[in-house]
Amino acid sequence: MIRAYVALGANLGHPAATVRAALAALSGIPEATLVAASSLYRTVPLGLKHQPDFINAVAAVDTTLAPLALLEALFAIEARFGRSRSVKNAPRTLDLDLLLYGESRLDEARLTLPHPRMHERAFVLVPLAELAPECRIPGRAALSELLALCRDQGVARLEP
Ligand code: PH2
Ligand code: MG
Ligand code: MG
Repeated sequence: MIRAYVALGANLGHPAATVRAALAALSGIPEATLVAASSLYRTVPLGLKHQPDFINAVAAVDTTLAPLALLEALFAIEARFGRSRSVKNAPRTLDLDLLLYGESRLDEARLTLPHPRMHERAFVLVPLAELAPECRIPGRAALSELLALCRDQGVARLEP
């Protein structure tokens, strides 16, 4: 059994409801157990600026699936929520990114682990730190140090 972390993001439709429903969908993957989920956060878009704010969260999942099989399961959930893949970083109904798969490091065409940009994104690091403050990102500095470098990115916890 491997502990994996998944980032959830949405900024079209009803993003908070979508992220909550996506958490339920994660717990529906037969070979995975949803162990914990962070709060939801409203976040300013990184990258393409002129798009709606995002709702982001992070989930911890225990799974017996191999990394690429887990990725496929995440893509299947995105598709169920109506995700269409147009331009990179376009607004999306639901984005599920595999952040960490145990301590694995992987560099394949379809999947890089740890997620190659997670260490510089407050919308990932803030919910991850809420969920797993001691979590290590292989090849990167401690979570607290990474967080200190991206405090100004506009991440606010949603009222429950
Ligand atoms: N996802 C991106 C690009 N920019 N910005 C925020 N705030 N939240 C996201 O989930 C996000 C983003 C690409 O997946
Ligand atoms: Mg993404
Ligand atoms: Mg993605």
